[in-house]
Amino acid sequence: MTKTVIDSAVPAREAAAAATGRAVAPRAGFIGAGFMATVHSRAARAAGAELSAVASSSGRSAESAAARLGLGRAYDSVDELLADDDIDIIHVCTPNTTHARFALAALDAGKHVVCEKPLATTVGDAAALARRAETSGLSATVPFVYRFHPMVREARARVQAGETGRLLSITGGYLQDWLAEPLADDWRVSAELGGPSRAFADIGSHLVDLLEFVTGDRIARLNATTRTVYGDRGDNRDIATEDLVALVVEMSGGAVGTLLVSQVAPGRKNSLVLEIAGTEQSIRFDQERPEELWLGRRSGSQLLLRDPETLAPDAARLSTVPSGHPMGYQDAFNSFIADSYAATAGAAPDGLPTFADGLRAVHVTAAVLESHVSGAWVEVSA
Ligand code: SOE
Repeated sequence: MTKTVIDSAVPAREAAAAATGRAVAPRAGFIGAGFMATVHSRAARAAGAELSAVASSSGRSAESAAARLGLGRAYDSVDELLADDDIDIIHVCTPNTTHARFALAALDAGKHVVCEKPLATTVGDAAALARRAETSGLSATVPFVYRFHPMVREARARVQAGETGRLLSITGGYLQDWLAEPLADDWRVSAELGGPSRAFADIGSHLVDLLEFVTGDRIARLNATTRTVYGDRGDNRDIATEDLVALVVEMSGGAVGTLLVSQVAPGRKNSLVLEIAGTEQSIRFDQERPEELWLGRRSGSQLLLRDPETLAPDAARLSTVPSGHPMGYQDAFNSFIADSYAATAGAAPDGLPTFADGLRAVHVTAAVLESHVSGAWVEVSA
């Protein structure tokens, strides 16, 4: 039995890399101190990164996050963080309207980037970021993390293998209730911090990314209607961002679908569901039951349970624990960050969501808002 000798003189990152055969994990810096910064930091630690530093809305907030999350040095400003030569990758975990500015500055500072979605709140900013990332040669990813549930990869592999036949129809939804109370408030509610779209930019983007990722098809045009249920919430008055949106989509391949996105659906906590129907078979994935995949047929429908020994290779790759040991949201996030870090070392993991995918989501979001205003079908830019 090989005994791994931990040589205290060798930094933990190099030792972890030697033990796992992975590339040395990068030294990570974080901008932001909220829920997503916490999720990112857990995933970074699981990937063997050195959590080197943090900047936030203030020096005090950075110090608190550094102490609470073990993020190393606390900086008074983002500029000081980006000037730190001992940081390889930046995690942008701040309100939406700051993403573009911070992600661009990080790329310009020669840092790899993981930027929370939405990548930007305008198509122009998102396109500029995608171009900058492309020319930089750096890894620049966006956490469309639901792609990293193994059973999502299994669904995608079965579609790619032709099991579903020609795609005919899609039903999907992403329902939450954390804003269902009239007085529930959040920075996302304000267009000034969250951008012009709220529910769709925040979670509808996940649904559409999952739809296009699993089917390999693209939304060609859509017709959307949004609702702002509460015009005033706490300190936010005259709210223009949407609580919910219903849309009909037509895919490039001819399939049609209906999608509902809401953050005011009582009892629904993080209910992301996608069901596709083809000429041969239907497939349904429910994010709150990520160990399962429903395969629907005229006869012999199945509920497939995650078992790495029977999954497609890409699904088995992401199965970090055996069957019967349920994987969940943080596991998917951990796999996303591990693949993002591998990309900083030159790897090209299958299905890694990059700034190009972030731009795609911003294009779809813009089409949703345009269609709501015009009431007409809107073509979605490629
Ligand atoms: C809030 O709606 C939120 O945290 C989103 O911002 C995440 O992207 C989603 O995965 C869970 O819900």
